[in-house]
Amino acid sequence: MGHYKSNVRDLEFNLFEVLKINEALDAGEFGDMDTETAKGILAEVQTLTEGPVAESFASADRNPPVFDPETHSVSIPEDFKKSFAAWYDAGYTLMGLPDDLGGMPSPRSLVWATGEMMLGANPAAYMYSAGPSFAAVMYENGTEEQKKWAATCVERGWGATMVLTEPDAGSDVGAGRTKAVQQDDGSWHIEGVKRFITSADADDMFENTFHLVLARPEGAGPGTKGLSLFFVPKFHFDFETNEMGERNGVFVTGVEHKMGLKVSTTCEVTFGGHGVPAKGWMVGGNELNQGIRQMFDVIEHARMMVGTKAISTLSTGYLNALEFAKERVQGGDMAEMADKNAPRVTITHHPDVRRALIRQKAFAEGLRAVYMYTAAHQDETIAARVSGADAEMAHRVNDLLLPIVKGVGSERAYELLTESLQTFGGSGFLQDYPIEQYIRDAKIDSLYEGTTAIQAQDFFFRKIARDRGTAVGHVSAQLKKFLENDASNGQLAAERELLATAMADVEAMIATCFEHLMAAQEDPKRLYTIGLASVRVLMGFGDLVMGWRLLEGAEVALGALEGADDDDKAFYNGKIAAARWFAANELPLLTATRGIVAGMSNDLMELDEAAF
Ligand code: ST9
Ligand code: FAD
Repeated sequence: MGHYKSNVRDLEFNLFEVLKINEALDAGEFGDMDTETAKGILAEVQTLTEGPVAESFASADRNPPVFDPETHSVSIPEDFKKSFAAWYDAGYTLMGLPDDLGGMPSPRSLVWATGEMMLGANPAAYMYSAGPSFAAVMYENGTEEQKKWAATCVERGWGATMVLTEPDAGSDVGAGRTKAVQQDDGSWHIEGVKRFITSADADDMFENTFHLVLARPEGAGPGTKGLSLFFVPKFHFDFETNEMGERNGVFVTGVEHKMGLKVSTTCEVTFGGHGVPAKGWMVGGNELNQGIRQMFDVIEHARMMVGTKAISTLSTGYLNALEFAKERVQGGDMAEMADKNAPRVTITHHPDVRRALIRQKAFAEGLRAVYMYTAAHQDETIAARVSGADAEMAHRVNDLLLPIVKGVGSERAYELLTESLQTFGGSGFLQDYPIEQYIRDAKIDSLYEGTTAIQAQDFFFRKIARDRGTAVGHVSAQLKKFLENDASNGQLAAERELLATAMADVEAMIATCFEHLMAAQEDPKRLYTIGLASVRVLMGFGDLVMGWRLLEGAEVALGALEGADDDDKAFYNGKIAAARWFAANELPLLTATRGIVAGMSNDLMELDEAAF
């Protein structure tokens, strides 16, 4: 067995028992994709990801890509390329793409369920397969001619990158200096140096790579609103015949040495610095300054991807820790403490190991339930079934929850993976087990695609305040509905009370932020207080939504227990226990956070830097 342990049972639970996407599938809302086909896909992806895809996970970490500055290229380990091909050639990257790009109609929740398995088994392999989804963004935003290029990118299996970051423009994308100079033929020459670009070279894995690049047309204004988005292929190609042409002037000029996720190349990319112009075409024609809006279509996929990656890594970390704990014999049963001759037991008998395991389980499954609920709002018809949201509301709810999936998912996964390592004792520190690599590979998730601080600001200022509370109001109404409609005959009454308190706590935190926002009209420094509180609010909202989704799952599980076979009974009992544990052990902490947020002052902002 390889390192990766999927949890298809829980994926199916979310998809078919909680979100009930089978109703939409069997009503023909996704063409030929019916429930049986969907289950078949999950089973096939499980086999692929636990098998050939996972195979190179450790070896590619120990033998990372090597950069050759002479040829501006990297060499990638052959076994990793095989893992990549096993996934890419199976065609699942076409799920959910537009028809014109050869797409296969699929609910997003199913697409992300397959993504979860890939991202847990070999995250870099998934990241190299960005081509089809990035081409779909160009298809949606492009001119008629560019739509054809997008189809070519998918048909020919080209690689893709998203190119925003520069040495002085990380979180502050609007500080980017890379410029675009218009040419007589309508194309542009891109000039500048970008850094930290994922997959910018991929050895011989692709015939061609297209870069989606943010650059500032000469004369355009400052900030993000002055940026435009350009399609810059590595090799030119004939737009009529698709015949491959000359090398374009975009070159990888460095590859980073990293803590983890090593087989994913992180590149410095120089545009137009080597005597050959880097020719690009503005996405959507030559209408200036649409770049940041268009790039956010890519970013939204990528933020969902990053959160799902973190959550999936936590899930396989937990399942590895669980397997170890069931076998590791150490110490005697605590209840027989006085008897030094008492038999030695597996560590699952120790209360603190049980605490650690249920905590890992609750967060892994709670976060999965949150990303699944989010994905359900990426399809109009499924959103309508799940929460009664119309198309516009579904979009807003997805927007609201993305920083939770990305920000909370990445922070909690990293934190809880240390609990998985701890369960292994000293063995967890060894490379004999995958956990140390999981931790190294998962750390990046709270950094790229907008750090947690950026997610927290996005969550409050844009997704709540600017949205005038519309999406958060819809989600709150759903949560209230759950609180008021007890379908468990009172079996979750105590947990409902804990959830109601948590909800009041989080509402109070958000209200405090609104007070500061109002006061900031007179005293702009009150914005600092929001900045000081924002990560706590993000994390608090994450716990609330997790608690709710876990309890909703527990209610479904309670209803399904009767008549279930032994395996299912164990599964449902696990769902109920994890939800109860989370409600009793995690939700009450929000009351303390509420107090901290309410009492927050700007003292820290007044502190002299020398005092730090
Ligand atoms: C990176 C990549 O880190 C790492 C991994 C790469 C992996 C590649 C492979 C991925 C594979 C994916 C596969 C997917 C498979 C999919 C399957 C499909 C089913 N939402 O607030 P303002 C826009 S890349 C939407 O004033 P500032 C909006 O247009 C580097 N739009 O911002 C807005 O205008 P308006 C990642 C948003 O103060 C405009 O921006 N780097 C949102 O100028 C201006 O807004 C980062 O992420 C949003 N949430 O700039 C940078 N927010 O207001 C992080 C803004 O009129 N920094 N817009 O609507 C930030 O996000 C900053 O907040 C900032 C601030 C740059 C936006
Ligand atoms: P900075 O922005 O300098 O942040 C430093 C610290 O300050 C952080 O803790 C941050 O939270 C905090 N901070 C900064 N500004 C604020 C603020 N306004 N409020 C509160 N706190 C703030 N980029 C791409 O364009 N394409 C890619 O494919 C890509 N892949 C990447 C892969 C890897 C492995 C890495 C490491 C990075 C990648 N990036 C990519 C870049 C990534 O998106 C940036 O590193 C990230 O956005 C943070 O920018 P920065 O590193 O410059 O940090």
